[in-house]
Amino acid sequence: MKRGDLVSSGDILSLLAARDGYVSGALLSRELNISRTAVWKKIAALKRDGYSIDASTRKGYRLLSHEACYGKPGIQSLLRTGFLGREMRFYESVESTNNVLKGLANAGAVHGTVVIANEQTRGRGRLGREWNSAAGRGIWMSVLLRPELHPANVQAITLAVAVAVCRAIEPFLSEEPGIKWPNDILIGGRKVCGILTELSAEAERVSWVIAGIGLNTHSAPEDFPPDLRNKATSLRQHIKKGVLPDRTRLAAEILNQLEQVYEDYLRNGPDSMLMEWRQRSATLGRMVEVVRGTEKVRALALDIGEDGRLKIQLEDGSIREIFSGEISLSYE
Ligand code: BTX
Repeated sequence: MKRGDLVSSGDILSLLAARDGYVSGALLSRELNISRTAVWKKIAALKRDGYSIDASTRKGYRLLSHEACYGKPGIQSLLRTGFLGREMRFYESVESTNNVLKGLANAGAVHGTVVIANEQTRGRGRLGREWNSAAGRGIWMSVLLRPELHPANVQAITLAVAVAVCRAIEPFLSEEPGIKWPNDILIGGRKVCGILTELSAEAERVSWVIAGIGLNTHSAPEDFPPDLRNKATSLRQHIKKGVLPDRTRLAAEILNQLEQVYEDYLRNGPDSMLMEWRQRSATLGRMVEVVRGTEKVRALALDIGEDGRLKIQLEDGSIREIFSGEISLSYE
Protein backbone atom coordinates (compact mmCIF):
# COMPACT_ATOMS: atom_id res chain seq x y z
CA MET A 1 0.00 0.00 0.00
CA LYS A 2 1.27 3.47 -0.87
CA ARG A 3 1.69 6.12 1.85
CA GLY A 4 -0.79 8.32 -0.14
CA ASP A 5 -3.53 5.75 0.46
CA LEU A 6 -3.11 6.15 4.21
CA VAL A 7 -3.58 9.90 4.19
CA SER A 8 -7.21 10.88 4.52
CA SER A 9 -8.97 13.80 2.88
CA GLY A 10 -9.52 15.09 6.43
CA ASP A 11 -5.74 15.48 6.86
CA ILE A 12 -5.49 17.68 3.77
CA LEU A 13 -8.60 19.64 4.73
CA SER A 14 -7.25 20.34 8.21
CA LEU A 15 -4.03 21.73 6.77
CA LEU A 16 -5.92 23.89 4.27
CA ALA A 17 -8.45 25.03 6.88
CA ALA A 18 -5.71 26.17 9.23
CA ARG A 19 -4.64 28.89 6.77
CA ASP A 20 -6.50 31.78 5.28
CA GLY A 21 -4.32 31.92 2.21
CA TYR A 22 -2.73 29.43 -0.17
CA VAL A 23 -0.82 26.38 0.97
CA SER A 24 1.82 25.15 -1.46
CA GLY A 25 1.75 21.63 -2.86
CA ALA A 26 5.33 21.25 -1.61
CA LEU A 27 4.30 22.01 1.96
CA LEU A 28 1.34 19.62 1.85
CA SER A 29 3.55 16.93 0.42
CA ARG A 30 6.16 17.48 3.13
CA GLU A 31 3.68 17.66 6.04
CA LEU A 32 1.82 14.53 4.96
CA ASN A 33 4.85 12.71 3.68
CA ILE A 34 3.27 11.90 0.31
CA SER A 35 4.26 12.82 -3.26
CA ARG A 36 3.11 16.03 -5.00
CA THR A 37 1.14 13.88 -7.43
CA ALA A 38 -0.62 12.17 -4.53
CA VAL A 39 -1.50 15.61 -3.11
CA TRP A 40 -2.88 16.67 -6.47
CA LYS A 41 -4.99 13.49 -6.72
CA LYS A 42 -6.40 13.97 -3.21
CA ILE A 43 -7.31 17.58 -3.97
CA ALA A 44 -9.02 16.51 -7.21
CA ALA A 45 -11.03 13.95 -5.23
CA LEU A 46 -12.03 16.56 -2.66
CA LYS A 47 -13.20 18.87 -5.43
CA ARG A 48 -15.27 16.05 -6.93
CA ASP A 49 -16.85 15.66 -3.48
CA GLY A 50 -17.97 19.27 -3.62
CA TYR A 51 -15.25 21.04 -1.64
CA SER A 52 -14.55 24.49 -2.92
CA ILE A 53 -10.77 24.61 -3.39
CA ASP A 54 -8.85 26.98 -5.63
CA ALA A 55 -5.72 25.58 -7.27
CA SER A 56 -3.06 27.94 -8.57
CA THR A 57 0.09 26.61 -10.21
CA ARG A 58 2.19 29.32 -8.59
CA LYS A 59 0.63 29.62 -5.14
CA GLY A 60 -0.77 26.20 -4.37
CA TYR A 61 -4.17 25.34 -2.91
CA ARG A 62 -6.68 27.40 -0.99
CA LEU A 63 -9.90 26.41 0.68
CA LEU A 64 -12.49 28.97 -0.43
CA SER A 65 -15.10 28.17 2.19
CA HIS A 66 -14.63 26.37 5.47
CA GLU A 67 -18.23 25.23 5.48
CA ALA A 68 -17.32 21.86 4.01
CA CYS A 69 -14.94 21.24 6.93
CA TYR A 70 -17.67 21.59 9.54
CA GLY A 71 -16.55 19.00 12.04
CA LYS A 72 -14.05 18.55 14.81
CA PRO A 73 -10.77 18.76 12.82
CA GLY A 74 -11.92 21.78 10.81
CA ILE A 75 -13.15 23.71 13.84
CA GLN A 76 -10.19 22.83 16.03
CA SER A 77 -7.74 23.89 13.34
CA LEU A 78 -9.11 27.45 13.67
CA LEU A 79 -9.05 27.65 17.47
CA ARG A 80 -6.77 30.10 19.26
CA THR A 81 -7.94 28.98 22.70
CA GLY A 82 -6.06 27.55 25.62
CA PHE A 83 -8.79 25.30 27.02
CA LEU A 84 -12.07 25.90 25.22
CA GLY A 85 -12.87 23.29 22.59
CA ARG A 86 -9.61 21.40 23.03
CA GLU A 87 -11.82 18.50 24.09
CA MET A 88 -14.59 18.29 21.51
CA ARG A 89 -17.24 15.89 20.25
CA PHE A 90 -18.99 16.40 16.96
CA TYR A 91 -22.14 14.48 16.02
CA GLU A 92 -24.19 14.33 12.87
CA SER A 93 -27.41 14.16 14.87
CA VAL A 94 -28.30 14.14 18.58
CA GLU A 95 -31.41 14.91 20.59
CA SER A 96 -29.80 17.87 22.35
CA THR A 97 -26.16 18.84 22.69
CA ASN A 98 -26.90 20.14 26.21
CA ASN A 99 -28.15 16.67 27.18
CA VAL A 100 -25.12 14.92 25.69
CA LEU A 101 -22.78 17.30 27.48
CA LYS A 102 -24.65 16.91 30.77
CA GLY A 103 -23.95 13.18 30.62
CA LEU A 104 -20.27 13.88 29.92
CA ALA A 105 -20.09 16.51 32.69
CA ASN A 106 -21.53 14.13 35.26
CA ALA A 107 -18.96 11.54 34.15
CA GLY A 108 -16.14 14.03 34.81
CA ALA A 109 -15.55 15.77 31.45
CA VAL A 110 -12.97 18.55 31.65
CA HIS A 111 -13.55 22.31 31.83
CA GLY A 112 -13.86 23.60 28.27
CA THR A 113 -15.35 20.46 26.70
CA VAL A 114 -17.54 21.28 23.71
CA VAL A 115 -20.28 19.25 22.00
CA ILE A 116 -21.51 20.24 18.55
CA ALA A 117 -24.11 18.62 16.30
CA ASN A 118 -25.15 19.19 12.71
CA GLU A 119 -28.74 18.50 13.76
CA GLN A 120 -30.73 18.28 16.98
CA THR A 121 -33.92 16.26 17.02
CA ARG A 122 -35.09 17.60 20.39
CA GLY A 123 -33.30 20.91 20.81
CA ARG A 124 -34.42 22.67 23.97
CA GLY A 125 -35.10 26.28 24.86
CA ARG A 126 -35.86 27.64 28.32
CA LEU A 127 -38.85 26.61 30.41
CA GLY A 128 -39.43 23.43 28.41
CA ARG A 129 -39.72 25.24 25.07
CA GLU A 130 -38.46 23.73 21.83
CA TRP A 131 -35.51 24.95 19.81
CA ASN A 132 -35.75 24.33 16.09
CA SER A 133 -32.38 22.84 15.06
CA ALA A 134 -32.57 21.52 11.49
CA ALA A 135 -29.60 19.77 9.86
CA GLY A 136 -27.14 22.12 8.18
CA ARG A 137 -29.06 25.24 9.16
CA GLY A 138 -27.19 26.46 12.19
CA ILE A 139 -24.63 25.95 14.92
CA TRP A 140 -25.99 23.81 17.74
CA MET A 141 -23.26 23.78 20.33
CA SER A 142 -22.80 23.33 24.09
CA VAL A 143 -19.86 24.41 26.19
CA LEU A 144 -18.90 23.00 29.59
CA LEU A 145 -17.39 25.34 32.17
CA ARG A 146 -16.40 24.62 35.72
CA PRO A 147 -16.04 28.14 37.09
CA GLU A 148 -15.21 29.14 40.64
CA LEU A 149 -18.47 31.00 40.89
CA HIS A 150 -21.21 31.25 43.43
CA PRO A 151 -24.34 29.66 41.92
CA ALA A 152 -26.14 33.01 42.25
CA ASN A 153 -23.75 34.54 39.72
CA VAL A 154 -24.05 31.94 37.01
CA GLN A 155 -26.30 34.15 34.88
CA ALA A 156 -23.13 36.14 34.18
CA ILE A 157 -22.04 33.23 31.96
CA THR A 158 -25.09 33.82 29.77
CA LEU A 159 -24.06 37.46 29.42
CA ALA A 160 -20.51 36.44 28.50
CA VAL A 161 -21.77 34.02 25.85
CA ALA A 162 -24.07 36.65 24.35
CA VAL A 163 -21.20 39.15 24.11
CA ALA A 164 -18.93 36.52 22.53
CA VAL A 165 -21.50 35.48 19.93
CA CYS A 166 -22.11 39.13 18.98
CA ARG A 167 -18.38 39.70 18.51
CA ALA A 168 -18.10 36.59 16.34
CA ILE A 169 -21.05 37.27 14.03
CA GLU A 170 -20.79 41.04 13.70
CA PRO A 171 -18.09 41.13 10.98
CA PHE A 172 -20.36 39.17 8.64
CA LEU A 173 -23.47 41.28 9.11
CA SER A 174 -25.01 44.19 7.27
CA GLU A 175 -26.62 45.44 10.50
CA GLU A 176 -25.69 45.25 14.16
CA PRO A 177 -26.98 42.43 16.32
CA GLY A 178 -28.59 43.33 19.66
CA ILE A 179 -28.88 41.34 22.89
CA LYS A 180 -32.37 40.89 24.27
CA TRP A 181 -32.21 40.13 27.97
CA PRO A 182 -31.68 37.51 29.20
CA ASN A 183 -30.57 35.17 26.48
CA ASP A 184 -31.45 36.07 22.91
CA ILE A 185 -29.57 37.77 20.14
CA LEU A 186 -31.69 39.63 17.65
CA ILE A 187 -31.10 41.03 14.19
CA GLY A 188 -33.71 43.41 12.88
CA GLY A 189 -35.94 42.52 15.85
CA ARG A 190 -35.89 38.78 15.10
CA LYS A 191 -34.19 36.06 17.03
CA VAL A 192 -31.00 34.73 15.41
CA CYS A 193 -29.51 33.06 18.50
CA GLY A 194 -30.72 31.65 21.81
CA ILE A 195 -28.62 30.67 24.81
CA LEU A 196 -29.63 28.04 27.34
CA THR A 197 -27.53 28.05 30.50
CA GLU A 198 -27.90 25.13 32.89
CA LEU A 199 -25.99 24.30 36.04
CA SER A 200 -25.31 21.75 38.67
CA ALA A 201 -24.36 23.17 42.02
CA GLU A 202 -24.07 22.60 45.71
CA ALA A 203 -25.01 25.35 48.17
CA GLU A 204 -21.94 27.51 47.67
CA ARG A 205 -20.16 25.99 44.73
CA VAL A 206 -20.85 25.38 41.07
CA SER A 207 -19.99 21.90 39.88
CA TRP A 208 -20.58 22.67 36.21
CA VAL A 209 -22.25 25.16 33.94
CA ILE A 210 -23.38 24.20 30.46
CA ALA A 211 -24.04 27.01 28.03
CA GLY A 212 -26.01 25.84 24.99
CA ILE A 213 -25.81 28.08 21.95
CA GLY A 214 -28.28 27.84 19.09
CA LEU A 215 -27.31 30.11 16.20
CA ASN A 216 -29.29 30.14 12.96
CA THR A 217 -26.77 30.54 10.17
CA HIS A 218 -28.11 29.20 6.88
CA SER A 219 -31.90 29.05 7.28
CA ALA A 220 -34.10 30.65 4.64
CA PRO A 221 -37.41 32.04 5.96
CA GLU A 222 -39.30 29.00 4.65
CA ASP A 223 -37.00 26.66 6.60
CA PHE A 224 -38.68 27.78 9.83
CA PRO A 225 -42.07 26.41 10.83
CA PRO A 226 -44.87 28.95 10.11
CA ASP A 227 -45.20 30.07 13.74
CA LEU A 228 -41.51 31.06 13.82
CA ARG A 229 -41.27 32.88 10.49
CA ASN A 230 -42.05 36.31 11.93
CA LYS A 231 -39.90 35.78 15.02
CA ALA A 232 -36.77 34.03 13.76
CA THR A 233 -34.02 34.94 11.36
CA SER A 234 -30.61 33.65 10.31
CA LEU A 235 -27.23 35.18 9.52
CA ARG A 236 -27.70 34.37 5.84
CA GLN A 237 -30.59 36.79 5.69
CA HIS A 238 -28.44 39.69 6.90
CA ILE A 239 -24.99 39.13 5.46
CA LYS A 240 -22.73 41.72 3.93
CA LYS A 241 -22.52 41.32 0.18
CA GLY A 242 -20.47 38.36 -0.90
CA VAL A 243 -19.64 37.06 2.58
CA LEU A 244 -21.34 33.76 3.23
CA PRO A 245 -21.74 32.39 6.74
CA ASP A 246 -19.34 29.57 7.31
CA ARG A 247 -20.14 27.40 10.31
CA THR A 248 -16.61 26.11 10.78
CA ARG A 249 -15.12 29.58 11.10
CA LEU A 250 -18.06 30.91 13.12
CA ALA A 251 -18.08 28.06 15.64
CA ALA A 252 -14.33 28.45 16.15
CA GLU A 253 -14.64 32.22 16.42
CA ILE A 254 -17.42 31.97 19.02
CA LEU A 255 -15.15 29.74 21.12
CA ASN A 256 -12.15 32.05 20.61
CA GLN A 257 -14.16 35.08 21.68
CA LEU A 258 -15.85 33.28 24.56
CA GLU A 259 -12.57 32.21 26.09
CA GLN A 260 -11.36 35.82 25.97
CA VAL A 261 -14.53 37.26 27.52
CA TYR A 262 -14.65 34.53 30.15
CA GLU A 263 -11.01 34.88 31.19
CA ASP A 264 -11.28 38.64 31.33
CA TYR A 265 -14.36 38.26 33.52
CA LEU A 266 -12.64 35.90 35.95
CA ARG A 267 -9.41 37.88 36.06
CA ASN A 268 -10.67 41.46 36.11
CA GLY A 269 -14.24 41.19 37.33
CA PRO A 270 -17.45 41.84 35.45
CA ASP A 271 -17.08 45.55 34.59
CA SER A 272 -15.79 45.43 31.03
CA MET A 273 -18.11 42.57 30.07
CA LEU A 274 -21.09 44.43 31.52
CA MET A 275 -20.07 47.59 29.72
CA GLU A 276 -19.98 45.76 26.39
CA TRP A 277 -23.25 43.97 27.17
CA ARG A 278 -24.93 47.34 27.88
CA GLN A 279 -23.64 48.77 24.60
CA ARG A 280 -24.98 45.78 22.69
CA SER A 281 -28.25 45.58 24.60
CA ALA A 282 -31.56 45.86 22.75
CA THR A 283 -33.41 45.91 26.08
CA LEU A 284 -32.01 48.70 28.26
CA GLY A 285 -33.83 52.00 28.09
CA ARG A 286 -36.97 50.42 26.62
CA MET A 287 -40.42 49.82 27.98
CA VAL A 288 -40.93 46.09 28.39
CA GLU A 289 -43.80 43.93 29.51
CA VAL A 290 -42.87 41.53 32.28
CA VAL A 291 -45.01 38.45 32.42
CA ARG A 292 -45.00 36.28 35.51
CA GLY A 293 -47.59 33.56 35.47
CA THR A 294 -50.84 35.41 34.80
CA GLU A 295 -49.53 38.74 36.07
CA LYS A 296 -48.39 41.30 33.49
CA VAL A 297 -46.70 44.57 34.29
CA ARG A 298 -45.22 47.36 32.20
CA ALA A 299 -41.77 48.51 33.20
CA LEU A 300 -38.76 50.47 32.03
CA ALA A 301 -35.59 48.35 31.68
CA LEU A 302 -32.98 50.31 33.59
CA ASP A 303 -29.78 48.32 33.92
CA ILE A 304 -28.12 44.93 34.20
CA GLY A 305 -26.53 43.72 37.44
CA GLU A 306 -23.28 41.80 37.70
CA ASP A 307 -25.26 38.70 38.67
CA GLY A 308 -27.18 39.03 35.39
CA ARG A 309 -30.37 40.37 36.95
CA LEU A 310 -32.34 43.03 35.12
CA LYS A 311 -33.23 46.15 37.04
CA ILE A 312 -36.63 47.51 36.06
CA GLN A 313 -38.76 50.44 37.11
CA LEU A 314 -42.49 49.82 37.39
CA GLU A 315 -45.08 52.45 36.50
CA ASP A 316 -45.59 53.30 40.18
CA GLY A 317 -41.91 54.28 40.31
CA SER A 318 -40.77 51.29 42.36
CA ILE A 319 -37.64 49.46 41.32
CA ARG A 320 -37.27 45.70 41.13
CA GLU A 321 -34.62 43.25 40.05
CA ILE A 322 -35.72 40.22 38.09
CA PHE A 323 -34.15 36.85 37.41
CA SER A 324 -34.32 35.27 34.03
CA GLY A 325 -36.02 32.13 35.27
CA GLU A 326 -39.10 33.80 36.58
CA ILE A 327 -40.31 35.93 33.72
CA SER A 328 -40.80 36.07 30.04
CA LEU A 329 -40.31 39.42 28.47
CA SER A 330 -42.01 41.00 25.54
CA TYR A 331 -41.43 44.39 24.00
CA GLU A 332 -44.15 46.85 23.33
P1 BTX B 1 -35.96 30.32 24.63
O1 BTX B 1 -36.85 29.54 25.51
O2 BTX B 1 -35.61 31.73 24.98
O3 BTX B 1 -36.52 30.35 23.16
C1 BTX B 1 -37.34 29.32 22.66
C2 BTX B 1 -38.37 29.96 21.75
O4 BTX B 1 -37.72 30.53 20.60
C3 BTX B 1 -39.35 28.94 21.18
O5 BTX B 1 -40.48 28.82 21.99
C4 BTX B 1 -39.69 29.54 19.80
O6 BTX B 1 -40.70 30.54 19.93
C5 BTX B 1 -38.42 30.25 19.41
N1 BTX B 1 -37.53 29.41 18.57
C6 BTX B 1 -37.44 28.05 18.51
N2 BTX B 1 -36.49 27.68 17.66
C7 BTX B 1 -35.95 28.81 17.15
C8 BTX B 1 -34.91 29.09 16.23
N3 BTX B 1 -34.19 28.12 15.65
N4 BTX B 1 -34.64 30.38 15.96
C9 BTX B 1 -35.32 31.40 16.55
N5 BTX B 1 -36.31 31.21 17.42
C10 BTX B 1 -36.61 29.92 17.74
C11 BTX B 1 -33.57 29.88 23.79
O7 BTX B 1 -34.64 29.47 24.52
C12 BTX B 1 -32.38 28.96 24.06
C13 BTX B 1 -32.12 28.04 22.91
C14 BTX B 1 -30.85 27.26 23.11
C15 BTX B 1 -30.63 26.25 22.02
C16 BTX B 1 -29.31 25.56 22.16
S1 BTX B 1 -28.85 24.67 20.74
C17 BTX B 1 -27.60 23.85 21.57
C18 BTX B 1 -28.14 23.54 22.95
N6 BTX B 1 -28.83 22.28 23.00
C19 BTX B 1 -30.14 22.43 23.29
O8 BTX B 1 -30.98 21.52 23.38
N7 BTX B 1 -30.40 23.74 23.45
C20 BTX B 1 -29.22 24.56 23.31
